Amino acid sequence: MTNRPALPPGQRLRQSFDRFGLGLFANRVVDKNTAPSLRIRGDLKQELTVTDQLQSLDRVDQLSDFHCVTTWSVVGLKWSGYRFRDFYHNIVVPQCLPDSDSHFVVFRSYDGYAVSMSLHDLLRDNVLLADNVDGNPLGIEHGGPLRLVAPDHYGYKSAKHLESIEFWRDSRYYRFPFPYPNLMDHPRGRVEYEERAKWLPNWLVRPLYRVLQAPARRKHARAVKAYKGSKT
Ligand SMILES: Nc1nc2c(c(=O)[nH]1)N[C@H]1C(S)=C(S)[C@@H](COP(=O)(O)O)O[C@H]1N2
Ligand SMILES: [Mo]
Repeated sequence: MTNRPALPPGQRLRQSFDRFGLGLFANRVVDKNTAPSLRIRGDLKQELTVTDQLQSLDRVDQLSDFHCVTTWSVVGLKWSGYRFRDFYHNIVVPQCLPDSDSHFVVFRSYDGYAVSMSLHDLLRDNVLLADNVDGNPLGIEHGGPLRLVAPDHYGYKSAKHLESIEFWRDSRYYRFPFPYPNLMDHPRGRVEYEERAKWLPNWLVRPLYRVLQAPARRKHARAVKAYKGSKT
């Protein structure tokens, strides 16, 4: 018998890492087989579009687990990319000169997805801007050309298909993608403390999300199949 470390509270193991997300985004397939291009904006002195500069950062390979808020987890994913912390300190700070209190970070994606995290949480050692998983460049399934990977936070914080990153003093310009209620987005979303949603108790959120999980997965799988079918 193998001894697996226990999963975080409320999580159940899955063997395959499938494309997943909110239903609204299932049919918004982002097919960007290009080099990453990231717009940086917010409460800062200088906006910037980052392309080749990313490659000046140290490449990091990392094994980490992935925990979706709807209670599925996959373990031992091998990501490759750049540390968010290096990106922040070596590119954002010197070139964009963010205001000293611009700690509210918003990620916006090519499919219209948006999510926020605190700068404090993003500066953890294991937060990556990843371009590769399990040896493959990220594609339409897992967030090409570049996505966030924040393993200590629920999967919905790991925005795929990144288009821009914004550093704001407060949450003025942000809401969780309409029509989904803002309460689906916990300000921290840490897996360890089971911060699944704002205000709602976990005894309610767990079963609710478990029911919604399978239909969402099917919708995402169907969309990929239809998209690939339309390309052949
Ligand atoms: N752009 C974008 N990022 C996203 C999502 C999405 O629909 N669009 N879904 C989030 C959710 S809920 C999860 S669990 C993970 C799923 O990542 P995967 O599709 O690589 O499994 O992406 C997150 N990031
Ligand atoms: Mo998720």
